Amino acid sequence: MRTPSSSLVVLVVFGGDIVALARGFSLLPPRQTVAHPRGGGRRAVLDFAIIARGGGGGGGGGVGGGRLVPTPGSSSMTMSSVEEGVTMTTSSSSSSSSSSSSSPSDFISASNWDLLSDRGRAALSRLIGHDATYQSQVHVYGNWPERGTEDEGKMSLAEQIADLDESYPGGLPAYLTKAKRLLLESSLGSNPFEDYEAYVPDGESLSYYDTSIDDGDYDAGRMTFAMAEEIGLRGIGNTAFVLVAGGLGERLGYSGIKLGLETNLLTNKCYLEVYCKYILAMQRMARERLRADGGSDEAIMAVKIPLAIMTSDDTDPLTRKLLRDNDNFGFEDGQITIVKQDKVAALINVDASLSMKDRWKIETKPHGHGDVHHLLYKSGLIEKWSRENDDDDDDDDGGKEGHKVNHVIFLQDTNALVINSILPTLGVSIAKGFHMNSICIPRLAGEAAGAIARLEHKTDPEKSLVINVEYNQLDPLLSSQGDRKGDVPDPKTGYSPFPGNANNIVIEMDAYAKTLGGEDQGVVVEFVNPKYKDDRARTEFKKPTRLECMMQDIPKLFQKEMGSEARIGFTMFDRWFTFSPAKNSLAAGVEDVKKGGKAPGTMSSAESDKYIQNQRKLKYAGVDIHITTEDELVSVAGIPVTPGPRVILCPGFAITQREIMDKIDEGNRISKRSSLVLEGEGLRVKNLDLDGALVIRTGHDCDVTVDGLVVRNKGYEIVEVGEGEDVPEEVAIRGYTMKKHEVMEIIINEPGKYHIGPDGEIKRV
Ligand code: UGB
Repeated sequence: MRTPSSSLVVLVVFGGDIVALARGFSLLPPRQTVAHPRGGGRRAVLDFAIIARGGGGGGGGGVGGGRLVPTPGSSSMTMSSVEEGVTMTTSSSSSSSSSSSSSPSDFISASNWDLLSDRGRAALSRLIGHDATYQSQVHVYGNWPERGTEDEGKMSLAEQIADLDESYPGGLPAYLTKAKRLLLESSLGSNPFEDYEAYVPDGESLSYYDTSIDDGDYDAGRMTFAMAEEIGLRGIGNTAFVLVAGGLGERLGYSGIKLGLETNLLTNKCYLEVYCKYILAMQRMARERLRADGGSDEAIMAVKIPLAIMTSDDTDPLTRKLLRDNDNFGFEDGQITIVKQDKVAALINVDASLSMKDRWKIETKPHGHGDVHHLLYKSGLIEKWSRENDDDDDDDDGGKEGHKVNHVIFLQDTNALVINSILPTLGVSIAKGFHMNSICIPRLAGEAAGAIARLEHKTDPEKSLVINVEYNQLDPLLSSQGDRKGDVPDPKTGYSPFPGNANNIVIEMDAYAKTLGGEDQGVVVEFVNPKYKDDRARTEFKKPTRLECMMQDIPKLFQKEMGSEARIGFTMFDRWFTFSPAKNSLAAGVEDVKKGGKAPGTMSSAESDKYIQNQRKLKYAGVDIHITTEDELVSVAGIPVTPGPRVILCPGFAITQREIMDKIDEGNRISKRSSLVLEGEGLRVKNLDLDGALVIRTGHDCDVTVDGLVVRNKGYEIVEVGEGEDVPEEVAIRGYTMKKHEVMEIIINEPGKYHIGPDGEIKRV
């Protein structure tokens, strides 16, 4: 009998049943019966832990009060908790070090062994050694048929095990050790926040409409939106962008890449194009500012805002294709870097047994957006971005000026509204010296958006921190403290008292580089979220699970590396201004609406919210335009959307409040049924009278004034997809198409100065 390495009481029983269980204790977790490859007969391997439920008694080594306590000599059996930090980078653990007594030759014949590559053999040996105690993975490496049968499968399985081993810090054994511990804790129903109490944190709140403070008076302690945007504008030339785009659109009901989806049916531009055009518009503005400040040509041209995109096997080929087919949407060669995250092994039970897709393939699943930090570190991008900031110029660039990165801005894939809040959030980060700043919105109680909370440690204030609590954890946490009401709205506001995490983050570069350079190398803490077949027994899963991690968990690493010096904050905006992601299928959105939900999160609600947001911006700029109210929304395919006007202000037209005010002059009127697209940095509009559809696109160095233009045409119309109609997936998830009956389209690309009068005639001036 092998000696178990964990701190729990573990019985390994040969050839029989468990004889007795102590009263008041529960049996955990998995049982597995395997045929021993040698020695004949059957061997029942039973791993279980005796855990005291509730107080009283304790029982057995290392058990007491419902909380696992490691016994001396055990290193890995601890409860997952928020201060835990990360252990992924170390491969040694009690379980993986118990490998001494199991040899691959016990399981795999010499002739099969000879089939495998060196790396395959090495990885498989490690797995078998690691599994010596628990034998949870024998279904992977045991009972292989003799050489000559299914040899291809054996070789490819060994290669896959080697890949999984290489892609995870510490290798597959480290992954399985950690999974086992977290799964056990989950099975026990442990609360990772049990040492904490959640409070509503302080943060900056900015309203687009706030003009209460004069510009430049930040010392007064409060910032206006315009001030924050202005400060952000000064810093935007020294940023890098990171787009996490490894997720599949399963929830959305879309099998392609989400970045390729059309954000709206007026311009038909996809998410990736919108983000790219935004970054290039920011780059242009930063360069112009530098020019105005007397910067040298070299310094101006050195401003090249880099974009890193994190893909996964699911999204990588199509993301690359999308970029290739569109000439990188205007980015220069080398300005975009793709880093690909690897998937991790899926697990079928509390014993972390690997899930097999078939006899020779381990099932894998995405590991979550938290991979992004380690990947940026591992890819060398962090070092590159930091190096350019050094003044001592040892960066092998021949003394040329490089792009400097003071802040890194993280974006998710399908929230086109976020581009509004990047500059003001950056402004807040700069003004307040935040190392990390999350874009937030008023959160609807129960909504599938994380909440930013101040977690106060009950005994050690040094461990308190401001951090995201994910939506599935918030209700249990709040139900266990204070008034115990859980994730419910504040009756005064109708929203959750906790700010909603839109999960777009601005991080200060030096603190980030320092943190990623720490022992965890940016590997954020992981968690498991298995769905149990029986919520009382909590042993079997409805479907395979895996370890996951989230990018918004980086504050734990900041805290570890910087202690109380880490400044973590958030900036709150109105929902209409910054948050309307496309995440849910049409059917799920319709269900949500039927239940009274206000944020269905579908492709159609995302598009509608974009139009409404631009209605508001134009109204603020003085345009005679109607803003759709909640009760004026019309139901299209079951989702309430605006009947119009539909307006798209492209990033290449105007981003900031000031820019919009400058470019939208007096006397403009837009009717409710109208559709309008404006694109072009040198475009100015006044006295426009629009009743129909109008598209104006002007190129770089085109100075165009529209004055007194009158447009009357049939315009555009939304056409709902009929019941049972066979339409492409991207149409089905929206539920409608846009019929473009008639439009006035004005396109000017030749540099010069132009005037467009009442009848639309273009005159050079
Ligand atoms: N993503 C990856 O790049 N890799 C992965 O392995 C997984 C995802 P989801 P979810 O916006 O309201 C987040 O699936 O579950 C990318 C926050 O955790 O859309 O809705 C993916 O491509 C939550 O706190 O995330 O939850 C996409 O770009 C809340 O803020 C991004 O990661 C919520 O978003 C998010 O992936 C929200």
